[in-house]
Amino acid sequence: MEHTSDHAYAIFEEQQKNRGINMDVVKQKIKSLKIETPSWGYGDSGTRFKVFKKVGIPRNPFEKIDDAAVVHRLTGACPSVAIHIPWDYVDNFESLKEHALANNMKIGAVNPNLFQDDDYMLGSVTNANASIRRKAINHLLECIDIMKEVDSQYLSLWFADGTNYPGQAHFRQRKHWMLEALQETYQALSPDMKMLIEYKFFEPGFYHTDLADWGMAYNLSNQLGEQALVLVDTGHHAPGTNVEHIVSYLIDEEKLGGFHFNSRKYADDDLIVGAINPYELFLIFYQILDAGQDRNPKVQQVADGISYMIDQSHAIEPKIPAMIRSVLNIQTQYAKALLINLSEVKEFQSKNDVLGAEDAVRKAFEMDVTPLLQTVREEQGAPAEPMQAFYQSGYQETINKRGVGGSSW
Ligand code: PSV
Ligand code: MN
Repeated sequence: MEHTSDHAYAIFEEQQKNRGINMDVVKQKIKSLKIETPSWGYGDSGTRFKVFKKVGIPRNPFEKIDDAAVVHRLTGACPSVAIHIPWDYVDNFESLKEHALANNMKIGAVNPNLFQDDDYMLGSVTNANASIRRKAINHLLECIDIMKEVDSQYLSLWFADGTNYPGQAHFRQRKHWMLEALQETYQALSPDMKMLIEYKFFEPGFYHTDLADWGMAYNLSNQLGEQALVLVDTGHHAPGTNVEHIVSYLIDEEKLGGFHFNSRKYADDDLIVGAINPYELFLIFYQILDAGQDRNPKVQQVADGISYMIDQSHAIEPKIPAMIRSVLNIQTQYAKALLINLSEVKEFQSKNDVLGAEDAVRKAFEMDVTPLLQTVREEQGAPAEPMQAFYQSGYQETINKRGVGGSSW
């Protein structure tokens, strides 16, 4: 007997073909969208008020990979997991890599941690104390060694460096220290490695942040060289910022390297991506897909080479379902963006038809892509409904035997 979703998909496919959308390309693109999940998204986390301890949290980096592997098995879209050092420090990184491979996974970006050591209270690579700056650079270099051991291609950098009060530190001096530290780090990269530079306008510094916005990250990446690219964390902008415009600008400058997806309403809320403002996520993908058809092959290559990562803090939600929900939300908005008829939009733009162009974009957002995604998942050998499959799998009950008191982050 025919599956109900087969029928729904057949109708959907016919409608899309009539709109001039090539559904083979759309399906292929959805199948090749890979999303990296963060090891710290599986650990206990919370707010500055309270970290809630949950049952079944991974007790070590190996178990974080086990949980990430379940997300990959159920979605077919998450073959790599990002690690944070020292949160995921192990004595033998070779065995962590092997554990990932045995689970059909890879270790993705390596994230140095320059914000939790007491020495870094007044800055890491921008600290006025030279021996603290040295310690911070040594940690960055250590992370490159770890990348070699685990076969990682991405060094993903975020600095908490900043100040709380006017006059507390010398902006320009710190700018120079930041560049010097990154130059030394950049020199240590192997030719196939990329350095991703993340920015954030505030927190933990509430007066200034040394790498506060995309312009600063962009400038640094230009000074460093081709292997340095900007990473856009969707939660790291002031309210009202047009993130999709930043994305488009950076791709055109051939300097966008990756994303940290999450969603925000007030600050850097680290909520499930697509939960608060799915239209923004859709519009980000619209810009990426449009750039993927640019006349300049280098721009196309940058758009196609973006590394998509989730960076969330699941303070109250169950970890694995939260990660599955995040992946499904990303796939949903990506699939919708693939339904934009880009030639139609451009035609309206060339005629200065404001409402025609707006409608050509928005109507794709309003379409129901459920039958499409279900069909794609089944074609990939994944369950049509990954969330339901997780609840039926019994995995949560199995890991509950880990008890309470797993890793934080
Ligand atoms: C900082 O807010 C950030 O977005 C950076 O990517 C960190 O590495 C991550 O969160 C985890 O705290
Ligand atoms: Mn981030």
